[in-house]
Amino acid sequence: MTTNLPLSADQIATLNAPQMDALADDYGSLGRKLSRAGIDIDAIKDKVAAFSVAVPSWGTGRGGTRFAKFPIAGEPTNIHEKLEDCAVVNQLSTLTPRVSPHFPWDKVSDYAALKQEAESLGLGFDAVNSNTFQDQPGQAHSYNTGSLASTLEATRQQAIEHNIECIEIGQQIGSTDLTVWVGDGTNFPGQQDLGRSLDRYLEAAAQVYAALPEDWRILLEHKMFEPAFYSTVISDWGSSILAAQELGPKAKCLVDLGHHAPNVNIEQIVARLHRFGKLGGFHFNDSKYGDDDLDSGSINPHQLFLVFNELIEAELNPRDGFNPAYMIDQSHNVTDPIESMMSSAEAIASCYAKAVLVDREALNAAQQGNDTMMAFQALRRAYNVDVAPILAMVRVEAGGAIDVLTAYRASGYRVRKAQERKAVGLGAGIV
Ligand SMILES: [Mn+2]
Repeated sequence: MTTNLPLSADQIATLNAPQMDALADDYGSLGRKLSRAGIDIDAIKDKVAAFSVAVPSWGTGRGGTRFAKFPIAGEPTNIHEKLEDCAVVNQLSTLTPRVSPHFPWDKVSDYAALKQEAESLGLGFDAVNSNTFQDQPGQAHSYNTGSLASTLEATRQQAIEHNIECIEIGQQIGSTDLTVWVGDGTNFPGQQDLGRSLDRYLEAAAQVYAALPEDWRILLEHKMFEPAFYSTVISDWGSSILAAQELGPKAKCLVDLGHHAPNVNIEQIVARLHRFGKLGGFHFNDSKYGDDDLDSGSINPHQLFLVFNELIEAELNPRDGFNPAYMIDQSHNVTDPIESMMSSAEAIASCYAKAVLVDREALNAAQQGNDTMMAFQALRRAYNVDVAPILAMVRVEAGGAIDVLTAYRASGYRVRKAQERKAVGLGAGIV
């Protein structure tokens, strides 16, 4: 296989060289500290090295709000350029070896070639995402009445066929998951019958489910509001798990951190979904007010840690298997998307590492003995560990950068792309 990596391994190694001694020192020091608590730092490092999170193809472009989008020079304008940017994220951070594509945005004529192209960049494909929340040029039926839950049969049929087409594309590029999020819902009380709209969704989703190959899953992503502001058909984890249970064993729930009411206990939702074998995927981002799509861990890193604490519990106690599809799902409105995704991947892996560090024996004993303070301290001790040397060592051993952001800026990648790529036009709205 020919490799076509965007950054030179030599350059990354050269940038790492002056920091190697300090890293060895920090790693050794943390290793001694952890060993006093009976923890082998190399075992933690191996766990983190095996951890990965997918990046979405659309995350490589500057996002936007309902009001505006401010593009940057050198932004990607097609799937080939998006893959190249994802390869940069993975080369430096070594945590993001898979890309989650979105159709029809990432449509090409030859998917076997696209798969090869990704492989030459050190990438594979994760869950495919369908899009029935906006209209495309030349589309026969508008989604202005909804998609899988539309009252119009022809519109529902079109949405079903699009999802099946996504499965067919996914089979060609090596995916085994279809993520379905629909914008269906209402903006006025009385606009739709709340029961019948769910009936229509379930009937249509069952037809997509029937088209799933044996080893595939359909991941149902719920969202409380937006674009529908009064009611959403798959609004919460309750609707999601009921739909997944009705559809069958290949249907799982996908939790997006931003898709809940403020202050909802998301880690408990994770535990509940896992209890019933329905936790299929996770979209990472952060928020202050609602579905803000801010960078993972930028507002509430402790919540991210608590979510991972439940994910580790799930990993250690798999019921009906546990193989969640992890993806970064953010809108990079004011940063270089490559920098945001590298920074977020680091925040996510940090929380994963801290959750791995939790002394589960001490935690369980304190829980069983109703020693509230010591149960909390078991979590707090792990949360307080600075795991940065572990992550940096994982990256170095996999050919990545000790300091991902400095290495990225030193590479001059974006400046080069600004000269090579055609400019993105001014646009409104999220992409
Ligand atoms: Mn999402």
